[in-house]
Amino acid sequence: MDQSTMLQKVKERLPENRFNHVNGVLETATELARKFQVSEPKAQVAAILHDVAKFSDREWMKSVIVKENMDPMLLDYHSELWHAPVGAYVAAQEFGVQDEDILNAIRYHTTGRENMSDLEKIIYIADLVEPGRKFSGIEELRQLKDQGLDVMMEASIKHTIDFLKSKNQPVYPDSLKCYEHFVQQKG
Ligand code: DGI
Ligand code: FE
Ligand code: FE
Ligand code: FE
Repeated sequence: MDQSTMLQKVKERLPENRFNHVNGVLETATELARKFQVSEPKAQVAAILHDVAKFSDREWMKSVIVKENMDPMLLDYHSELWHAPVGAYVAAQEFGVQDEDILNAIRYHTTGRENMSDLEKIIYIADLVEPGRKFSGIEELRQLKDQGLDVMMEASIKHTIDFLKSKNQPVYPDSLKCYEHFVQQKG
């Protein structure tokens, strides 16, 4: 399926503000892919599809998680986390995406994980700092692109964890492992 067909199909599944967010992620992911020499078409497909399941039915998502043998621990956490792995499933099933790196970028865009690929990092970061996002500290986060992808990813996952902690929300273990991975690397 070509990119413009994908975008059109995604548009039909999402409310307008969410579709605008997808276009923002597309723009930022393309810039980051160029800057960090990652395949732009792959980053674009992952960006277009990353939130494809954001408005899917909760019970349906639950059934996919069970049927597809996804991590059952997902069901013990907030249902906001489900659209990422279920989105990867939809990308494969309905959009014919076969590239495992693209599917992982969609699958881990909400939580991050240990040992992320550059494409996974780009989608995680673009999701957080696309032009439509607003939160205090976002400009500083955007500026970090000149210090490299890992510096930006570490700051991004730290931002998410701090945000969740400030709301007394449980943090999914993959996010904590992701952060620890960066801290440990520095020894
Ligand atoms: O889908 P988006 O809104 O573009 O962004 P997202 O997929 O990164 O995050 C969706 C929501 O999930 C966001 O409100 C924060 C929340 N979230 C991310 N990581 C965790 C989490 N919620 C909990 N409880 N635990 C997490 O580890
Ligand atoms: Fe999302
Ligand atoms: Fe995110
Ligand atoms: Fe998103």
